[in-house]
Amino acid sequence: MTRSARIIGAPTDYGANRRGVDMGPSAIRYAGLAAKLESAGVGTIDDGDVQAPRAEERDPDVVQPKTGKTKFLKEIEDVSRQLATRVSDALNNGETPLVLGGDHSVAIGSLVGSAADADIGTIWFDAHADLNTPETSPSGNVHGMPLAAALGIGEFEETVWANAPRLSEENVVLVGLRSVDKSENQLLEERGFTAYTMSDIDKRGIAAVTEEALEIAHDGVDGVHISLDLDWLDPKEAPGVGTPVRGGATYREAHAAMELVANHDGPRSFELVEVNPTLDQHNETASLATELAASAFGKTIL
Ligand code: 4U7
Ligand code: MN
Ligand code: MN
Ligand code: MN
Repeated sequence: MTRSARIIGAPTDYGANRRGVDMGPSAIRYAGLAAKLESAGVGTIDDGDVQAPRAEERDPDVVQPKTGKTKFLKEIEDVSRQLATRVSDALNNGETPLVLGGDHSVAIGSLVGSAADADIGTIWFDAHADLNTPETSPSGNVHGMPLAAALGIGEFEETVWANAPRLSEENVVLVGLRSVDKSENQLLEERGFTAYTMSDIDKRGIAAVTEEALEIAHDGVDGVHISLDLDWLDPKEAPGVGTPVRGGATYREAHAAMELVANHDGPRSFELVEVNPTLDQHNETASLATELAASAFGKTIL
């Protein structure tokens, strides 16, 4: 089992629908992330944060030339490049990168870095599919696009900085879907990845679904990036998120899933995203995020 975790903060809200998620890394650290990992026997190194100027200092209309509606794409590119380097450096150092978002656009940098020197899969624990492209996006917010960007789908085919070179489509698995846009649904049907909705979890149980997801994500690759969007959980458990959707994973289901991740080789790289302290109650979403990370890195009750 694990090894040592390198904590890398990515304090951005460029990709989100509202402000405040840039405070996620501080909130998650303040909730005791390092101490919880240490108590699980995981060594931690805190790498600090990547540079991300406050959104007010930037022009939101730095547009994606083809469509003109993707917000902050230049800033997101800048963060992704920094993050990808930090993630791949950590891996080359024998450490497990633990990225703290920030909105989910940070996953682009995590995936690019994780897939720099190895074949990888990913499990996307999220209410949403995050498979929009600049053309299909109803919002222009890049947090709804990172998986499409990393896979080079649609207009992202030419966005070289965002393409995760060795991320295999057959090893992409989405878990917990309950809010999917029409064009995303079409992609889910056409493409090679596997998707489990909340209704699959209702019927089959979280353990069976997660075990199958892990088998598929790990099949034939060197490792798996785990992307945990806190809106995967029910808003009752995780109120501090920008795009809450009712009917999400429970506290116990989320822990069970992360424990199974730990038991199946553990993550190659891991990220906690979309924690928005301005919408939270007493930092409980950040605190839950730290607990789930500890479970994914091998913490058990006994
Ligand atoms: B998150 C949305 F239209 N699909 O693209 C979009 F519903 O990272 C939401 O999963 C995206 O929180 C949510 O804007 C992104 C919308
Ligand atoms: Mn989401
Ligand atoms: Mn396996
Ligand atoms: Mn997401």
